[in-house]
Amino acid sequence: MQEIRNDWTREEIANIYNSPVLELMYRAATVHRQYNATGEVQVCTLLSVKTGGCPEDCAYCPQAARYHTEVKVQKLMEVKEVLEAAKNAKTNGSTRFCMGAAWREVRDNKDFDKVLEMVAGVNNLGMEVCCTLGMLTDEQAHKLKKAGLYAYNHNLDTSEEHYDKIISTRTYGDRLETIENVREAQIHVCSGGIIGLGESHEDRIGMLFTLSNMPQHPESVPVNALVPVEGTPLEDQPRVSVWEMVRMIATARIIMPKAMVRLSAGRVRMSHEEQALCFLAGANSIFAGDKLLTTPNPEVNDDKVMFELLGLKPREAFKDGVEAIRFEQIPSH
Ligand code: SAM
Ligand code: DTB
Ligand code: SF4
Repeated sequence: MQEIRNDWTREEIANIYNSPVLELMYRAATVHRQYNATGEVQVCTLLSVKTGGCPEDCAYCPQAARYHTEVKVQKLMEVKEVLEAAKNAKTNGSTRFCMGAAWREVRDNKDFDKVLEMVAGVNNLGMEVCCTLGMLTDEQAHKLKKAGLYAYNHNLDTSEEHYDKIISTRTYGDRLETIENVREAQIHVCSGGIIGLGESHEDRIGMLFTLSNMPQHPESVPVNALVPVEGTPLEDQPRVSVWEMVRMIATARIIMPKAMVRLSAGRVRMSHEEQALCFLAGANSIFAGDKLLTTPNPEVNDDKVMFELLGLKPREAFKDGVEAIRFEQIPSH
């Protein structure tokens, strides 16, 4: 039985990551069976509630104001519209609804009050509600928790060493601080990264080292393949091979056995066979719906076909035993 450890060394992680791919997959699949219901995949839906115009310079991101991409700036959506989208996602089998905003950080203003209403509303639908809004203070994290937030996504994206080649407008330390604020407010942590940014294998191992040595592992770890977008500095990056995704997913599964490992961005360019390898390597969550935040994702029907073909079952909400907090009334601002 693989024990849960928070003291993995870089060398141990590198040995796992670099092992022959079939051995690596076998080991990851074994750990997956020890800790999780295999054959079950969580279906999550993303919605960009505030799009584009972001002041940050993340080299991969189509929403950064400084790059000339096709993304149109859209102010914060109305609460009603968001709740309609969440209901729709639930009808289509999603149990987690994640709202993304192209913000550097949360500000204490009317927009944040609206987001709190959205969180309470989605929670009341019986879905796991997640947000990704940029940096958060301790106090803002507590407000989100009180509104019913289940998880907060804040990716490390890459290793500490590679970080300033991708983003210069904030530091790795800033990222870690927000994650600590989220953890401290007892919100589930969702944190992972992107491969295909021009990083080395050591950088990937470095990112997994940081995640797996947190005092408590993130409850979910998204593994994104870069979606290169025209107009961003990384528009010409070559596509990552499925074996690189498999190595990342399998290593994450082995060193963080209980985490939901999410096969995130990049599925649109993967065949059902390639995605099946990722599920075998321990991925147990996907984003469904024909759009991620701004880029394309496989059609809902295509995913239904894949689930049937592979005999996969969508996972129920709140399976880890933490129930939704129910509110009598949605707080208004
Ligand atoms: N602004 C907030 C932030 O940066 O934390 C939240 C939204 S941001 C778009 C959420 C995450 O999406 C990023 O951390 C990054 O990992 C991922 N992402 C953005 N653009 C991507 C792309 N082109 N390909 C793959 N992942 C991407
Ligand atoms: C994550 O790790 N991947 C999702 C979610 N967390 C927020 C976002 C992927 C975004 C891909 C680019 C886009 O669609 O804009
Ligand atoms: Fe802004 Fe987030 Fe995109 Fe960076 S990843 S530019 S912070 S929306």
